[in-house]
Amino acid sequence: MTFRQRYTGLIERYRDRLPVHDDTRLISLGEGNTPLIKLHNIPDSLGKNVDIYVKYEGLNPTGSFKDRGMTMAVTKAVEKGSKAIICASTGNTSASAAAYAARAGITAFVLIPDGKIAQGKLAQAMMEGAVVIQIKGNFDDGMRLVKEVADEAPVTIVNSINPYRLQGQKTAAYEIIEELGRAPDFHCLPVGNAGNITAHWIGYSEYAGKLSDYFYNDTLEEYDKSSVTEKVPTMLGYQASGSAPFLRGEMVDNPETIATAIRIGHPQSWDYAWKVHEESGGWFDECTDKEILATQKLLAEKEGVFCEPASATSLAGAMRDIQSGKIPENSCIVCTLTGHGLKDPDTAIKQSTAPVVKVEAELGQVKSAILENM
Ligand code: AN7
Repeated sequence: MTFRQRYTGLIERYRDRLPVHDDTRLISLGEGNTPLIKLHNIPDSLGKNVDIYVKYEGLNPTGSFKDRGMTMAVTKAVEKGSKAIICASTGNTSASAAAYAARAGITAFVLIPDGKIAQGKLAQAMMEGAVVIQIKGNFDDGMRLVKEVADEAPVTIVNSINPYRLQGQKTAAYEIIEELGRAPDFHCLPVGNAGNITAHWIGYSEYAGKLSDYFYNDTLEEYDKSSVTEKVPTMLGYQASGSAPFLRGEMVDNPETIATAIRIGHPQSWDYAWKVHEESGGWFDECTDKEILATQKLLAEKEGVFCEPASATSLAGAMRDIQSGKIPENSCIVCTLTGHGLKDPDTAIKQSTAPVVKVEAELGQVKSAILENM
């Protein structure tokens, strides 16, 4: 028998298409290579003939898609001699930055909105040794402060305004094409800062040999430009209603949503996202908190896939557009599930209606608990 080569992360896997050199020290935790799961029960219940796949990015090393971008951003920061990184975060970026900084032996400073990040994410950043700075403000305030402080202190910003972040994140599109043997017809994503939808578009466009000048920058100089596929998907971005600047057509000053990961009113990749919208012929839409939570629960109950609330926004929007026919039958649809359900146990337990039966540690009572709930 032959052994498969050990998987050592997405930079190694796609080094021909990423801005690294042969002697670059790679800061990796084995990120990428996440499952693309075909849904069965949910499409059946919609009564429509569609293929829906979820790309389960919650299975990255720190439990979110951010690791794809962070491996690149921290690798490049270390290559350039940086001793500290900084980010503003609704939670996942801080968890990822903390982990990759620990791995690299440098310091991570993370600015988070006081009381508005999920417990799992806070636990990660703290355990991984980041300096956690809780601000009395929201993500957008944090982002403004990070930009200001980076002008005055020797820290590298690792939010998605760092172009290496998008470079790492584009690899999710490569994986999807390689697994399906084609690009999907529609790719659905939750949108906060709109970095991820931009990164996916860059990845799909590159693999089709169609990357437009608009997205071209000097991080993209030296890689393999051969095309792998013809087609690019239509890109669909879904936001939480209370934090939906792309639907309002302008920035939102006091964003609110239960999906704290996407509680963002001033998206950093605003122009890029509109260009993705235009080039791919896609659309933005919004989902209410109620729809988001119902979809998170449906996915867990019907398919056994547990994602965090923000992540369910992609599927919530897709299901609505499938039902209305906006996404036609016979389409191949990929929804990105950006983060793991365990990130936010509090929201999950609050909305769970599964029976928890308390009994004595005794056979008779356990047996009746089973028979009564069959
Ligand atoms: C689970 O961690 O912005 O549209 O600071 O954690 O690329 O911003 C998180 C964003 C979707 C939105 N799903 O992605 C942060 C942060 C989850 C997220 C998004 C985020 P972008």
